[in-house]
Amino acid sequence: MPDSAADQAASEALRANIDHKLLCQVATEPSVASKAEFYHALAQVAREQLAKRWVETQHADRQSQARRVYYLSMEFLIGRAMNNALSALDLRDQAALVFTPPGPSIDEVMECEPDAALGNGGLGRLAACFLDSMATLGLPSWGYGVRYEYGMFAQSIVNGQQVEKPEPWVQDRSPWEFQRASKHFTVHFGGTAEHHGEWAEWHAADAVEAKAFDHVIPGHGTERVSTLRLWKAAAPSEIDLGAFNTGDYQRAAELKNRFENISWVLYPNDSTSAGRELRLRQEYFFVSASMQDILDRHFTEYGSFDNLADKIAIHLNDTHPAIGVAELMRLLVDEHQMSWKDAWEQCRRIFSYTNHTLMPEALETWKVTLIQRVLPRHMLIIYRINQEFLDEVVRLYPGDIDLMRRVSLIDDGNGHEKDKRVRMAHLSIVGSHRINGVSQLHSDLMVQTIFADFARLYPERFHNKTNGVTPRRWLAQANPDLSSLLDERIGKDWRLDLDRLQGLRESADDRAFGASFAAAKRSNKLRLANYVSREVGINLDPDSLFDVQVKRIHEYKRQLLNVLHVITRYNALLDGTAVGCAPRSVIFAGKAASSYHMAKQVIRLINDVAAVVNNDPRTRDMLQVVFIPNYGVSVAELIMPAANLSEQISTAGTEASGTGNMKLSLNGALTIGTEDGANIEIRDQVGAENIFIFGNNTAQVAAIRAAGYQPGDLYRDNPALQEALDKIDAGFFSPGERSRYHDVFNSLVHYGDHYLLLADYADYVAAQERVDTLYLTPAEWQRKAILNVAGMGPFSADRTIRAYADDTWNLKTLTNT
Ligand code: 26V
Repeated sequence: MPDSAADQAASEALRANIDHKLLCQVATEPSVASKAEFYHALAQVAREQLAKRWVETQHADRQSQARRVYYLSMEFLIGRAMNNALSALDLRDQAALVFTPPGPSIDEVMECEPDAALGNGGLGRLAACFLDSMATLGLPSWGYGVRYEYGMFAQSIVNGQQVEKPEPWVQDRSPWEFQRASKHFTVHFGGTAEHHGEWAEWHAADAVEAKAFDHVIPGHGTERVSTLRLWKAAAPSEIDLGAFNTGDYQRAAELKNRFENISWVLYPNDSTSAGRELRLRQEYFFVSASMQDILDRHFTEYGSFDNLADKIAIHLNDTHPAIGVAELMRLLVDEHQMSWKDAWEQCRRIFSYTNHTLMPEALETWKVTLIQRVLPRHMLIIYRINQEFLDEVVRLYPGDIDLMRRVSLIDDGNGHEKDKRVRMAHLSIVGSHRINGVSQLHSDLMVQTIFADFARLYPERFHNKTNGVTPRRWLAQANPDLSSLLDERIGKDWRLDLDRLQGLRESADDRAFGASFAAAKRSNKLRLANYVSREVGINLDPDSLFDVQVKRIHEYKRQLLNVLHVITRYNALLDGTAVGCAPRSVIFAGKAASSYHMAKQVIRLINDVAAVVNNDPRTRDMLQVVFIPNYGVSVAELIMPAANLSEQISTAGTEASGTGNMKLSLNGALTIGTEDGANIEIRDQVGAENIFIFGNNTAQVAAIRAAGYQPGDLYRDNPALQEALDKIDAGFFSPGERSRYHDVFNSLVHYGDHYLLLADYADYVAAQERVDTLYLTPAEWQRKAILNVAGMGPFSADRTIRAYADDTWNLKTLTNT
């Protein structure tokens, strides 16, 4: 049979399967089914095949007695599952043939799925990319997290301002999850701990039930899958029934809420450690359930814990699951009668830890008094770990009291009992055999700054693992036009071996290829422009340069520097000094933490500037500004393929890695960026002549600060900068409320400009001018864009995960047969 006939037959079989699911699972028929009903039926088809793969993978792992990795993370930013599942199951093309007019298209069906937004930003999305790579590489692997009822809030923009709405992503149930009715563990809180020598008895005051919900994470080019197990909190059934049976329904409802609130909502803050009790309870809740599950599985397979560290690796995605170190000790010593010494030895071989930020305000610490009240046994364990650790420090550096104070797991609060805090990063380091940062620069700074003392004590533990992204979701699925072009040029293998992209280098000067490359970009820009027109009511010119900054709104990411450039450009267009400008559409998207005033001001300013600039007939053809609401995985899948320019402009030394920078470059955007995070490695790969690097580097930033930075001088000495800042301050963009942005102006000019926007302004504007010049030479621009894609091989999450498997987890890859 010719290929197309075979495809036709396969799609007929898929259609029959979907119709069957429509009938049996959704109770409807094709002629009257809605898009959402088609979506559910199609998901059921995929679900069935994923279930089969899951069972086979578990069987293979048990049979081979494989060593497994458990990836513990408070956040997994999965997004939609359908397109990825269909691709992995090789059903994507067939599904496109099934959904044809007059019915809905496959895209319309897939758009019915809500995003699983169980994360804030980079850290959570990285965890999702890693699961994809672990499955694809055939690693025996599990992710563990929280099944939040409400994930990241939905953002809308009302009168230019961010408004947050709760997002109940599961509603009733998700077709992608498998509830494991038999998998539940009790997690305790509060009460007292009674010492019996080495071990202790914990008389807890409260108990919560953790119920398991599994998501099957398909591998690509393999039948193997990975598992994401998420825990939902529930009242223990005996308590529930107790109140119910006595007819006290209100009390029963209150109790149910009190227990279930633990997994209710994701903390939508990625900037400060709030130190709230519910957050600590969330952390311990999912960690304890995961540890119990891990030990349970191990004991079922081996009947002993003696070989635990030979068979499992546990990874801490930042410090959020760090209490796991104390929990594993508790379970082994108190519940399974292992000696402290043996348990500690295992523990240190089992754990590894990734740090994702150097920002002091995001480093987690918990009040000792809080841990004592919520987890009394764990506090004792932490004290003992600390004691033994400090004994070791004394042996190595006798008499260095200051060092002991600096590295202690406990910040002594200057002697005030109530101010004592547990430093979760220190607990993670002491309990782990490997610690890593997420780009070369970040890993270097980590051992030079926040963890310098530990790097001196344990140099062999510190490593770098530069982040990566999955090329399946971020290129193959998000950018089908560019993908087919790549398939024609370099074959299809880049999906599983991203280094193949190097093969594009020889096509960089090929005019015909350049033209097809540009055509793919243009059709992606049109798709985004249509979306923006529908959602925001702004019509973007698809031939203008799409200048994109999409990420959480944060002062260190410097969206405000981008705004200063926009205003400068607007001013130059008005007074006729803008020569050699290319038409631009400056596109922003991102959420602000609800309590982060300055970040919300930045969103409002962007919208206020957009309102003025977009409505000015004198500049409209040359400059447009748009803020796309509700940035998340699915919106990113639309934006990344459509970008020409990728803004990665954080103050040098502040962005640990960045992963949006990788997605944008992978989709053929050129980067304008500072020497920060993975930008440096991207430059090394794509070539310094194919990227716009500007601004002060980390050494210069340190020198500027040390010399006593005076942003006011820069303001006075640069007329263009002054004009832009004065317009903000004078209310030019907020005529209804002139004082609206005084605080923004002051934070830069009078209150120290902590992130050095003014110090980088002139060089940034100059770099933007070079961007224009290049864009006006399309063939040259295309050539550089192609070379960017060609250089992105190393930024596959497959490369990152292979390195973790080799250096950190000591894991081998498996096949199912
Ligand atoms: C921080 C905090 C602070 C305590 C309260 C809850 C909470 C939740 C999330 C975070 C996240 C901060 C760390 C983070 O997201 N880092 C980002 O990690 C990315 C993946 O490694 C990296 O690419 C980004 O540069 C880095 O900012």
